[in-house]
Amino acid sequence: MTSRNERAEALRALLNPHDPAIAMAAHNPLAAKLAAEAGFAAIWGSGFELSASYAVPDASILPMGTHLEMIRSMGEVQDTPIVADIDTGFGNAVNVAYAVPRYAAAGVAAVVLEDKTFPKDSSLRPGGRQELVPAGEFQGKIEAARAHGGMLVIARTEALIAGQGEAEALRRGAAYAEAGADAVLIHSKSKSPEEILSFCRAWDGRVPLVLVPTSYPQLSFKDVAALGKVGLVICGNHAIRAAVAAMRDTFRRIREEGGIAAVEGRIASVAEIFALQGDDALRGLERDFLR
Ligand code: SPV
Ligand code: MG
Repeated sequence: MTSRNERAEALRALLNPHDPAIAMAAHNPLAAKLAAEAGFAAIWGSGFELSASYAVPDASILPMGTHLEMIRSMGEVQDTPIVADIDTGFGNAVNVAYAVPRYAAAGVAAVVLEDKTFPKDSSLRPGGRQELVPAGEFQGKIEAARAHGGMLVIARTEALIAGQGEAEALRRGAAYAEAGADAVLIHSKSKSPEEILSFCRAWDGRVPLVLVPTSYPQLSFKDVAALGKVGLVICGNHAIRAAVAAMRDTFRRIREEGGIAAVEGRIASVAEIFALQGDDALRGLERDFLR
């Protein structure tokens, strides 16, 4: 396993505005392992996915410890850098100062901190509560996160999500870079990429941008690279959505067909699951130590 500073620096090197890194969301260590196996450059430790996996809203319902445990256990089974979604930092700048060292100890490469009030609401929820803290207060939260060192701090502005417009989003992005953010995540729930494209073109490039294109999937990674401003693209919820679709389909088929034979060739084999569980390592331990 690489050290946490190495992971942060590895991720920093990947934030190339002309060839953005792609992160895949995960909600448990198995999903993180599959994302790493598929070749994604980073794992997105998503609050939305984790909340969904507990069947609760992504609205600061789950405690920090649940998210932290997910992140820690993801780092135990694979080596791809983890970008931890720490929402609002679980409170004010003091809460951030306590949270960040714990995420550092869990081995993350980066944290993403968003400028909404605590408790937060999901950015993508129609009619959701999207209130922002003042930019100055959020600068204090960035500084509290930076004070620990050892990881990248990505500042996320929700100005577009909150309907406050491009000028406010640019003002906040610049203020957050000024406070020491290594990158700025600009989020949009517009169904068209125009809002994000306009922001990206207006951004002065002082730090790389990060996008989560869930709402505007027509924007390809190649289109993003052509902008020359975005260092990281996050596939924000594709692991949990894929899992839900696959489980629903399998459960429906079994119910309809009155047996499990029909799904046998459509789902992962038991041998594949053993491999993902690290069966080789277990066999080695048995060989070396069991008397
Ligand atoms: C998440 O995946 O938890 C995110 C991205 O923060 S979004 O759900 O689009 O806000
Ligand atoms: Mg989130």
